[in-house]
Formats: sequence, structure tokens, C-alpha cells
Amino acid sequence: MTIPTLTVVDDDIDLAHLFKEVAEDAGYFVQVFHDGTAFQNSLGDTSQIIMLDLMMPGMDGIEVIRSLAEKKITAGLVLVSGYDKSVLHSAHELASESRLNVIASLTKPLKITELRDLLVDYQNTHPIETAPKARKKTDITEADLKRAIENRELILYYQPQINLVTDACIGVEALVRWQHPTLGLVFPDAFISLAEKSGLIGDLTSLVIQLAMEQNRRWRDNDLKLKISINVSAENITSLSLPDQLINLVNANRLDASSLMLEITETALMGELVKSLDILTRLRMKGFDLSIDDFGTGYSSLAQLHRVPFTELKIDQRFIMQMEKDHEAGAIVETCIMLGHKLNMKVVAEGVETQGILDNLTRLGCDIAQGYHIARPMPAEKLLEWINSRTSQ
Ligand code: G
Ligand code: G
Ligand code: MN
Repeated sequence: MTIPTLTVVDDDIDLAHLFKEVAEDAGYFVQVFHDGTAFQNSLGDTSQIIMLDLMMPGMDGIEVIRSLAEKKITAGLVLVSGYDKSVLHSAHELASESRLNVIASLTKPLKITELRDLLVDYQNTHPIETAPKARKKTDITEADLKRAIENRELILYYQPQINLVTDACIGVEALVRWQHPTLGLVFPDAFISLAEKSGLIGDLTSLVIQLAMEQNRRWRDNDLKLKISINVSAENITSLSLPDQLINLVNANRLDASSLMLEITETALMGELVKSLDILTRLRMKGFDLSIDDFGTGYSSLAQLHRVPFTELKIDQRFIMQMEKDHEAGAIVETCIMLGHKLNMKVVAEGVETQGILDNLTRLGCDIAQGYHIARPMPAEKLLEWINSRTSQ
């Protein structure tokens, strides 16, 4: 078994030592740094968890956060501070906005039991073989990716979404993977941004949509009716012919437009606004569903909701993951659910990692849930098995 690694960055030698003991107790291999610069210089993506003190002489915690974000570090980040709660909260926000994976922020003096529970919990919900570290960050070239699209080396994994009232699986989110001939399974983080930069994203998305519709046809032939959600990038909604292309694909597979949900992130809407509004409105008129993905993380969430005819609001997983432990996150989730309902949208919570969160969301009237606690993304063949095993229970 591989032992997960935890890195402590804290100038307080005694405290760092205490953290080390607690983490070792919880089953981690621990590295300690007493200043930000030393840590930064040794930075690789090898830790599962980084515990970072915000107040250090020399390079402070905020500067370390910036450099972690630049290096796109995927480790779980625990922020620790002796400052008041609002400073810690802002640092937490900053790190989340920088796309870092913040798993907790703790104020000093901190409760040892709280820390131990957190570390044990994280290990249980993020087993090491699926930790982001396992993702291959190889130097994939544009030519490789182009060939992969042509050779149909891209495959889809599907993550179930359940209706919180009936508990039935009503849909799936399609998540692309690259079945690379020599590297094995490559995750989208390693190639989506390359596809966006190189202009291959149009072909990639077309292939993804085609694969999803073919799969949906096979499921229907097995009496399984599921809506498939697809992630769409900014460049995808600049092609004025997209609505017609999609209708053709739907017809070719004898499906309805309503079997497809297009998930759009807010950054995807910041490009050519007029053109994307034109396309999105026509997609909606043709019966496709539109979801605003990662809601709450961009800069103009409310303006986008007002402009675009979304039918679904997908609350960003960071709020969901923190809703039990962080009062602010909980308030945001509750408000997003109310907001979505007021605007006649279905509300989806993604990143549901515990039964407690699932129960809370049900109580708050959220419509749909998706997350590791329900199921991880899986290949199509596994999905049928998964659904059968649930209904036979
Ligand atoms: O589980 P996962 O590692 O697959 O997804 C990581 C990120 O990649 C998510 O933000 C998801 O939205 C994105 N992603 C997954 N599949 C696709 C896809 O087909 N197209 C685009 N544009 N993004 C995708
Ligand atoms: O950006 P987008 O919302 O499309 O991202 C979807 C991503 O979220 C995928 O990488 C998927 O694997 C991941 N994901 C879905 N549910 C969970 C969860 O419960 N926990 C974690 N850590 N990731 C999740
Ligand atoms: Mn998504």
C-alpha cells in the first residue's frame, strides 16, 4: 500500500512538530518546512495534503498560495492561522478562487481531535490511487491529441446523478478520458486546456457528444432512460452552426433534445457574449437543457443567470464539500437552492462526499445530487451494474 504524504509549512517549530505527530498517527508520511521559501523551492505535486500557516516571516502564506496556484498544485490544502476568522476566511476564498483544493481552514489554537478527524476523513474519501497525484501530467502535444481524437482514443466515464426525492438515478455527467496506448488512462486536466488553446476543442466536444448520444441510444435500448450532461468550453459556443449540428446528432440517434444537458461554466460565457447568447438561446429553443456549472465561483454569476436561459444550476462542489463545517459555505448552498428555485431551475449539488451532506441537501430541498458518496465516474458498462445493484437492495 502506498502511504499518503502530508507536508507541514509552519515557522512555529513546536507546533509543526505537533502537527507531524498527529498526521503520522493518522497514517501519513510527513515532511516539515519552517519557511515558505524553502517549501516553495522544493515544490512538486507529491503531497496529498499541505498544511500551511498563513503568518510566517519571509514568504507569507498568501504568497505561498499564489505559487501553489501557479503550479496548479492539486493537493488538499489546510490553512492554519492565528489571525481572526475573517482573515482566514478570505485566504480560504483566495485559494479556492485560484482553483486550489482547500479542504479546511483552522484557527490556532486548534483542536487536535478536529485535525485528526479531518486527516482520517480525507484519506477515506480520497483513497490514494484516485488522488489527483495519480493523474499523468505528461508533455502531451497537439499532434498527439489530434491523432487521439481521430483514432477515437477518447472514452467517456459517467458519474451518476440522483433525484433527492425519489433516490432514482436520473442522469449522468459525461467526463472524458483518454485511453492512451502507452500512458494508460489520462484525465482531462492533462489535455482539455491544450485542446482549448490549439483549437482542437471543437472536434473533441463533437466526439464527446457523439459518443454520449450513441451510448444513450444503447441505454434506451436497454430501457434505461438517462439524461446525459456534457461539459462545454467557451470555444464550443462560438460556432453558430452548433444548434443544427446537435439536432442532427440527436435525430441520427433517435433521441430527444431533452436527453442532453449542456454544462457551461461562467468563464465559458466571458468570451464573445453576443454570439454565445445567440447560440445558447437557440439551443434552448430547440429543447436542449442548459446548466450553469460550478455556480458561484466566477465573477458575474448573477448577471449570467439573468441573461442566459439556464434550466439547471449546479452549485460549485467546493461549497458543497464545506457546507457542514463552514457556516458561510452552508449559507451559500442554501441561498443557491432558493435562488435556483425562484428562477424555475433544477438545482444540482456536486461533490457530495458524505451521507451527512446528502441528508442536509435533501432537507434544504435541493433537487439532484452527484458526488463520490453516491458514485465515482465509471465506464458505461459499470453503470448498468451499479443501477441494478441499487434497485435490488
Ligand atoms: O473527473 P474529471 O477529472 O473528469 O474532470 C475534470 C475537469 O474536466 C472538470 O472540470 C470537467 O468539467 C472537465 N471535463 C471533463 N470532460 C470534459 C469534456 O468533455 N469537455 C470539457 N470541455 N471539459 C471536460
Ligand atoms: O468542473 P466540473 O464541475 O465539470 O467538474 C467535475 C469534476 O468533479 C470531475 O472531475 C469529477 O470527477 C469531480 N467530482 C465529482 N464528484 C466529486 C466528489 O464528490 N468529490 C471530488 N473530490 N470530486 C468530485
Ligand atoms: Mn461539469
